[in-house]
Amino acid sequence: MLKTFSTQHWNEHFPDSAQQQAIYSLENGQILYFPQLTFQLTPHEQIFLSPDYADPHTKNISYQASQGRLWGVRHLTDEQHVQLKEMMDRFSKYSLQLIKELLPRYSQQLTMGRTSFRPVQISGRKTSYRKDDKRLHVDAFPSSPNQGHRILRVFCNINPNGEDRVWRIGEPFEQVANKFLLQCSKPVPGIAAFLRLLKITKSYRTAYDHYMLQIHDRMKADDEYQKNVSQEEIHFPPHSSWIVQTDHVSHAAMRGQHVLEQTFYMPIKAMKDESQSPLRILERLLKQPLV
Ligand SMILES: O=C(O)CCC(=O)C(=O)O
Ligand SMILES: [Fe+2]
Repeated sequence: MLKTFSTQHWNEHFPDSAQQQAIYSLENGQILYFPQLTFQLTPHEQIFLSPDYADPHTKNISYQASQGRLWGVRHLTDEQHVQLKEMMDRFSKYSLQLIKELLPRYSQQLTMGRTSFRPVQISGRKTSYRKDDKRLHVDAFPSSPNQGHRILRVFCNINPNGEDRVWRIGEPFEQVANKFLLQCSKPVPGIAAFLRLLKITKSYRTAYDHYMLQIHDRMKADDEYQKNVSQEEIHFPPHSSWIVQTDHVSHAAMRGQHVLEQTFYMPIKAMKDESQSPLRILERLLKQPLV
């Protein structure tokens, strides 16, 4: 489940064999794990390790590097706003460096998504089942269709109190898809254009996005499945980092506070073996093109 690397620096160089191993493991649905790769906060950044600065409605603090924009914050002075932005920008740059060194094959075709800081304790958090990431799921976003692109995420646990980030990992994607596709309804003709017109979705919701969303929702809604599907609990201790394709790996975040995360999007043609992508797996099972 975890492919471990002894990396200690975000700009560390990797031999060819490690790069091959990383691609192979990721495309097989494994998590790349870096127990000694940490993100240092400066003394004046320590103050941000508190839920007080996160907007209670969004819970995550978000940053978009391409726009230099920070949102989901409250109670920050102008100076702190700049400092927090700098902290997240640094994490975003470090994540990109790591991907460039370890996954050069992917890095040329990546699009940089959002950076997030998650200073709110997960356990005990009440939310609707659809938004509840304590339930096993594969990632799919209702308003941001990714049209078959892969979701690649870099996480770092920056908890100062020794608290692990605890995840559950479920069964491989093909098994998930086999189980839930049968329950999925077909996309209703015209709906995608309508959602786009009303700006409910940021781009066209393809049939792929439709099925991924349905799988996401149906997995989360199924209490029996959540309890009984074969699964493993994984602990990511403070000062460790990990890379995971969350559209492929069935995951649930159970406990923990203070994680940094960077999202990247990637076309499947960047993969070494695109037949392992969720898009191609769903197309095989449904016997039709989906984008
Ligand atoms: O915050 C976490 O640890 C992971 C939550 C999650 O499901 C995700 O980011 O896709
Ligand atoms: Fe997720």
